[in-house]
Amino acid sequence: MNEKQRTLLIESASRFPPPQGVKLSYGTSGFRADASILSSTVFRVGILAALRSIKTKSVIGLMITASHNQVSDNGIKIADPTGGMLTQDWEPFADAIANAIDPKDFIQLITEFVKKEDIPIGGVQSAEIYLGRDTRPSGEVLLEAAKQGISSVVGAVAIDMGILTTPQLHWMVRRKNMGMKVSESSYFEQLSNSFRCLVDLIPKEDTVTSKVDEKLIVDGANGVGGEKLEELKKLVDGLIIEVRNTGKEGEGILNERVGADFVQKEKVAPLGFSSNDVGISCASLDGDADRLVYFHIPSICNMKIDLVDGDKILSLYSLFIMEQLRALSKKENSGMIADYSVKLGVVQTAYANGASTEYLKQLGLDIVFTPTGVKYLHEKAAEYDIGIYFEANGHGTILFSEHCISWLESRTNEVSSTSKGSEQHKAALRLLAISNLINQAVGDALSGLLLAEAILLHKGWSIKRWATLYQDLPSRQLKVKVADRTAVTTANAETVVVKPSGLQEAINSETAKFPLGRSFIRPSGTEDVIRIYAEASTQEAADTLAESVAEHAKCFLGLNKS
Ligand code: G16
Repeated sequence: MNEKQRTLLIESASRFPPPQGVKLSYGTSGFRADASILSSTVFRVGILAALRSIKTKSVIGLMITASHNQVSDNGIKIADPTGGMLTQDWEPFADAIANAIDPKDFIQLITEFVKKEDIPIGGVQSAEIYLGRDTRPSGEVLLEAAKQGISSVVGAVAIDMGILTTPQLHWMVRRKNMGMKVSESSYFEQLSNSFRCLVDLIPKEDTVTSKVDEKLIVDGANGVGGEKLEELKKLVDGLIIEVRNTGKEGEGILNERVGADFVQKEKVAPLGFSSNDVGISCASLDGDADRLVYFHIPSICNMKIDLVDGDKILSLYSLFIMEQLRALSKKENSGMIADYSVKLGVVQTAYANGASTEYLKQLGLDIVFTPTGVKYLHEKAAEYDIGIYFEANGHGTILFSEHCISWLESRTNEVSSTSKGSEQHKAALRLLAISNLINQAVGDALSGLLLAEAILLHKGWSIKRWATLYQDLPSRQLKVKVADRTAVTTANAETVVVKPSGLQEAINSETAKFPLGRSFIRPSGTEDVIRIYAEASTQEAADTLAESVAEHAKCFLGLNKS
């Protein structure tokens, strides 16, 4: 590193002193903490993004969001050149620079890292970083910190893309690096055009319009998603969407008793919904619109919901894709021959309801499990020609390999005039439309919602019909607040506790007491809590199991008052 670069880094870093006595970690999805202590972290991640851009000679994304966390929190995550999450190899460096208190150590860490990674800085290299933020009030100050971090690397330029959903920013980074023009309107156009394409391909005779829901009410979590959906829905024909909890003045607080995380964990309707909404199809986005769950309120007696979570969205997508692949492999007199067998797989985590896994197995699907965090699921799904991944919390998408896309394109381009309009041809067109609609970079509630709606229209299904695909096993999720979440470590895709020693045996003996019992604990990667999951054959049993496991966890972690 030359003197000019070193001086620039030292000067700018002095304006962002790190908080004392706090240890931050890149976590499940970037750095998250109370917004008041994050300026230095965001500044430093700005530097990291510039280094990543120089190293990869590509545009990198920086998203300022704390997603489902409370409004006083904020966070920052990086989108790599493909639009996916930051390569895990760089996470230790992110942790190290975020936590370096002494300015000399900070400069030393950067010097060693650029040498090890062979990143030429301080010279003629250029770097371009797209910045996005959600609607949190702290976003503006943190955006400035990120810009200053970026501009303290010679040749690096920050481009402010404004207030966006997290998946929009990831989509833009991916698209830009594919050599295409990037704008919010091109995102909306791609989604609405591919949705229209799927709707146009619905066989007219099969459309049982009387059974589909008349409208969809969407809870925007008082975050950025509601406002963006209002824009998107103007371009979408054939759907009636009413958006609530858009975050407009007086509508409520971000993620407070609203949004996908609240709805999925509490299994009650969000604020802004009432007994007037009984029986209507509803959906919830989270604070930065990368998660989606559906629900309906079955009865006016209470606001309990019938939840259609990420597992059921995954099941609906899987069913539809399998139907298209089956149609493609049929050798009609169409001139189209399915000359390669598409490797289809699904990826879940330990949170997947046992009933969903059983259902997917019965469909004959290849299922793999990873730890929580889309970065793990995404990586696994990318190993398939078509990889569908979803967390039960509604975070997921469908990945198509390049080879699969070219094969589908060749299937649609090479057909003889007689085969146009055949079931095979339409199936190939549908799969291509799905690959354009569903975000290939990261889970995206808006594109996921349009795909779910298109499939429901195609199948003539209401949400009630969808909900009956299988019956969820009763489950309960709890969290225990801790000062140090690293006190718990796990193995086997988070199904086994390694530390504290002896806790797993205690969980096993509790679980054995309940028919169909299953339980695990894991440290959150986004909050200072330990999460507890339990399922069993009855709700009462799932509740009791979760509570007793939580008690054991507190006891092993020394949190019980003596
Ligand atoms: C993030 C991750 C998800 C993860 C969730 C909860 O979601 O992207 O993959 O499931 O955090 O993580 P944890 O249980 O570790 O706190 P989001 O929507 O908050 O970005």
